[in-house]
Amino acid sequence: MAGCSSSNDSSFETKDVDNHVQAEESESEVIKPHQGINQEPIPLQIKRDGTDVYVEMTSQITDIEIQKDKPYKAWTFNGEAPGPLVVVNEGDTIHFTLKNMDPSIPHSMDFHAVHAAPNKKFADVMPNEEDTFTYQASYPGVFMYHCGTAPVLSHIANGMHGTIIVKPADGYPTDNEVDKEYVIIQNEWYKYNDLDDMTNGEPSQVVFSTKALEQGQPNTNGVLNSLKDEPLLAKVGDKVRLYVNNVGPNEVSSFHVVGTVFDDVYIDGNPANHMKGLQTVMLPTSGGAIVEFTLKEEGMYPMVTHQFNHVQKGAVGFIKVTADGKDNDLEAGEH
Ligand SMILES: [Cu+2]
Repeated sequence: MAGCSSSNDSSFETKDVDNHVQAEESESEVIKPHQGINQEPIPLQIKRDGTDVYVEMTSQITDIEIQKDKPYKAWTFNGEAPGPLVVVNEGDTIHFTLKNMDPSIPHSMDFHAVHAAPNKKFADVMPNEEDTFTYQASYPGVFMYHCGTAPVLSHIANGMHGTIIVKPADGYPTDNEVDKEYVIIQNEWYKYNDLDDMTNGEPSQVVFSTKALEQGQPNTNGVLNSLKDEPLLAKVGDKVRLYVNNVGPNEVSSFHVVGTVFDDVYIDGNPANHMKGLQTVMLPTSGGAIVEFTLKEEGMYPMVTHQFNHVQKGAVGFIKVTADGKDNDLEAGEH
């Protein structure tokens, strides 16, 4: 049986997409005020006072190496693309401050997890200014956030997207069955800051990233091979929960884990949307889900979007399952 034990499963080999590598930046494609800028990532700030949560983020221009030696001068939240994971509780009031460090372009924040008049509360923050907006997270789930400044497609496709998890007040019915949990985000990249390619073209890369739910977990950008080179880890018999979010901007995701069946799925991460026994979960752009599955044998389990043209462009990651959940070598040739 081919490919069941190799840590470099060749059936999921991602080439360097040479025939369609367009993300390479050239100075002429970088707008003048961004040329030479590479702002250090600034950590997300979250402080809690009862059910009031104070979230402080930056919009900033930071180089992301989508693939080796191919930097992309991304428009980001906090220097990450996707941006940092935000986690709050159902019912929390979010006091959100955006500090716009971009010297030339306004940016904004649209949280899909809240009710708010967009023209007021998702409003543009001007270059080198900051503003604060308040709203409540009234629904639990896995939600997208993104910059909503026009043209929105440029802002999202250049890197201004991320995930906010709103934890349900009463939890999920399967909480006590879950052994391991991770976050997986899918996004795609286009020719650098090329609105025509973003509008009419095909993605150059489609990628998965993970964001740390707790200290010690990996936290990656949406770059090629990050979850192939360093697979997520689990132990034989573990029930794994993934918080999955497809931030697009344009493509849907047919999220699937090879070698298992989803025991429990919560569409958009809401405990009321509980489904059983699914093979593939359709995530519209912006859509989220929680998927839970059991890994019964040692091996490498690919996570893909089952739109395999996107796997060719990078959309694959691995969960490595070992007897003790540590990153041990898998036995060669083991079936
Ligand atoms: Cu923006």
